[in-house]
Amino acid sequence: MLVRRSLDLNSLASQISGDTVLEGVEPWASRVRALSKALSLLENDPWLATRFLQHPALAKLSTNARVVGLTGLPGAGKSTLTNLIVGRLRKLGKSVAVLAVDPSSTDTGGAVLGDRIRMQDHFCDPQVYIRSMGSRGALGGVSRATRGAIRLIGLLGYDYILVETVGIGQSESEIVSIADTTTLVLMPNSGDDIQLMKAGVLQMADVYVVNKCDLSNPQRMLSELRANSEARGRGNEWTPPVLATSAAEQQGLDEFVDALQKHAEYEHDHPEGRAIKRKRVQTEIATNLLFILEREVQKMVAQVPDAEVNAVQAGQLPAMVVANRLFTEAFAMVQQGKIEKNST
Ligand SMILES: Nc1nc2c(ncn2[C@@H]2O[C@H](COP(=O)(O)OP(=O)(O)OP(=O)(O)O)[C@@H](O)[C@H]2O)c(=O)[nH]1
Ligand SMILES: [Mg+2]
Repeated sequence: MLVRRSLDLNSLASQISGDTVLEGVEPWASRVRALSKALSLLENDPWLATRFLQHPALAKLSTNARVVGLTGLPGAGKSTLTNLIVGRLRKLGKSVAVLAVDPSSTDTGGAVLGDRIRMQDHFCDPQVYIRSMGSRGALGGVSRATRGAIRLIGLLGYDYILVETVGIGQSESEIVSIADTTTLVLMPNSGDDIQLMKAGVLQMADVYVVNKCDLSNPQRMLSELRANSEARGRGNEWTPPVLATSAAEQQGLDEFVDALQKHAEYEHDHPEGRAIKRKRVQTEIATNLLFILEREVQKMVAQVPDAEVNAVQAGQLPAMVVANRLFTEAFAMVQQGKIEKNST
């Protein structure tokens, strides 16, 4: 299905942020520019993002975009593969958004230059949207901004959202809780480097891809991954496929797209898959709740009397006692209805 919605993001963004809007631009370009603008708002100010996504005009809409995460070793070919997968999905008539997430980047403009070049095949396609996210708006982290971006892009009706996470670190384990399908992209000689990866994504990916198979023999890497995958699949309905690809020679791409579609079917049709999806949704609710709580906690801590802080500092009072008092008081206020409904 093609992008079907043209939300008035321009006026929404201006309503919420009070900013000026872009006028008189060609319709789809306007939508893309408005989306880019809205995503910058989300990235820079997570509280604004929360209000934005709760806005009645957006909250009542639904999305069924399929979110595919591509993570893995630096230089493994994630962007090149993403570009090719976009092409395949477009041939199937799907609209696609690509988010390149680079937590180490403070400047999203620069971060994407390379990715943009690798994805230039799709520059002029109105059914493809490419965007990068850096670590700006550190409050709540890049994963928070990414979740917001996914929601917003999904609301516009994109069928697929491909999320490339760059580098090794927290983002690669977070992607597992964000994406519907997480793909781990490795290379034939990645053996030693995988030891450095967090166990999380290595053990939790839904699809494994060994790319650059044109450069060296992938057999050893493939059989190690397959042994790992079969062990994980034992007794389960989904055994993560281990695929050999060459982005350079365009090999293995049909199998890749096929694996993504099969995994979507598994999550949609099979009770086990649905249970996994449900767990991810619960994690998302918890993540949002923690975000709200964090701000409340900061407000509460700022109000602790000096005398009490001094006593903790002097070792005369355990911090846990103060924390417990604050919690009990806050809980009582909630029960008495004295805490206002969260206005974010
Ligand atoms: N020979 C060969 N080269 C490839 C293949 N896939 C990607 N490359 C090249 O490898 C280099 C890195 O590819 P990228 O797609 O940028 O890799 P990446 O994983 O996105 O890299 P980062 O985002 O920097 O982590 C580029 O020069 C690509 O042209 C492949 O299958 N075979
Ligand atoms: Mg890349």
